[in-house]
Amino acid sequence: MILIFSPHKSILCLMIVSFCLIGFLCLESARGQSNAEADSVSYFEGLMEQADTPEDFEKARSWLNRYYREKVNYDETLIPDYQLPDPLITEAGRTVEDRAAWISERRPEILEMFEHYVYGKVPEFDYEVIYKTRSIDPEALGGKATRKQVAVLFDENRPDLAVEILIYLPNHAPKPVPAMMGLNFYGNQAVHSDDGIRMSEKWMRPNENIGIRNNRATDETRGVYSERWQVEKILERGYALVTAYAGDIDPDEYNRMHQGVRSLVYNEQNKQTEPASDEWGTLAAWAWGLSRMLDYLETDEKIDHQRTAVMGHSRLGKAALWAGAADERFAIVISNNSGCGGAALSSRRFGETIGVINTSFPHWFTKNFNLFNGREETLPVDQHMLLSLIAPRPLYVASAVEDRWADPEGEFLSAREASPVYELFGLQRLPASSMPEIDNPVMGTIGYHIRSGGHAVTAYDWEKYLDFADKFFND
Ligand code: GTR
Repeated sequence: MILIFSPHKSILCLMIVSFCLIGFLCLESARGQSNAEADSVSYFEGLMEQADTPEDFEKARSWLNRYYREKVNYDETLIPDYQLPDPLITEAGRTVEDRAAWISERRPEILEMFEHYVYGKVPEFDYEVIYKTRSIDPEALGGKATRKQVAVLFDENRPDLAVEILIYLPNHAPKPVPAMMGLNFYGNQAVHSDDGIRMSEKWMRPNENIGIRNNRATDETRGVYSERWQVEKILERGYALVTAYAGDIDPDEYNRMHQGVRSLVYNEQNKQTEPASDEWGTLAAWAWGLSRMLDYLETDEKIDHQRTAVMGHSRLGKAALWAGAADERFAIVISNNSGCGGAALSSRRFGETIGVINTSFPHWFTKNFNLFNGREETLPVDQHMLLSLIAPRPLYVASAVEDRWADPEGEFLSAREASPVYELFGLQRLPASSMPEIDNPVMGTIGYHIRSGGHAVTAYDWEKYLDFADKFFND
């Protein structure tokens, strides 16, 4: 063999070897880094699940929250490939061909998966139902309305758990009226400036801007959210408005369960102090509370309770959707900017993700839902299947163009992908195959709009909700 020594070749060889070495080292360090990252994630996940002290829990929660927030994506081109589960194929792989199979087999199966993995089962428990009329004013709002305030108590010895319902009924209605029901964020007094509304005395999340001081509402909060509620418009259109403060049912903070209705189940006496992995979180507690408010409406002859629409904004939109899915007495379901864990598809991982939401609000969902932090592809359901549980009842989903955190496109696609279940009932699907123009609602038995502006509820939104409800409620 003759070896030909060439200085050029040896330099070339040396260069190739060095490049390979550098490449190898880079890859190894990236792998090392991602291994280290995966190790930290699983360490903090374990700590969050099993923390012995509130400090450890908070350390884990905030580390994971930062981690998932750094990964938040707003670029359509970076959405991972995903395949949505088909609402019309059972877990055993059978195609649902008719309504009977949907009702007896597939719907219960989907409902159970949402209970188990996402919102949580409400355990069996005994509770009392005590209604206390706080006040009735037949001449409210300058004589336009009757204002009723009624408390629901679940245990005589727990007056602290009273859910204070505010009802406005249009005066001079010739027959029982349909109702718009929804929970509010900061107490009934924030819904309208009417000073006959009782001031909430419950704990509230901090919000200096609207007049929450030391976690309590002050007079400044009266009417601050009147735009979100459009009381006069609702009454003029012949509907009653029924609302209560979500925090009356379950305070919106992870360590305050003992101040909400779930404490009727979890307490020292019952020897279970917190929910099992598949039991209700705060969203399911709010939904349960909405059902109890509907129980009350069944006793009010001025309201046609069979024509009750449940509506909610944002986190309360998530609760409204789950209430509508779990309780088929709600005749129409409306979700406003409900986003992640609401109407938006989780698989798209656009804006808020499961990892972010579970580490921002660890009390909202089941503990099981944490299994899907950063692992959306392993979740056996997606939110279009939640929407499909509303069928055959009318469903309206609304987004706002600047509310990218809630992923408007994901909310639209979810409503579109729930359509086959409506078609199974011979009902009109969402009449749009791609995102409609801004401020241009589409209304089949599923309706949708994307409004200009940001995360809010506006007069425009309410006009569309009332138009949509009129389509089905007017005889
Ligand atoms: C955000 C949360 C959203 C949405 C919103 C709201 O902080 O990330 O999921 O629920 O709050 O309720 O206004």
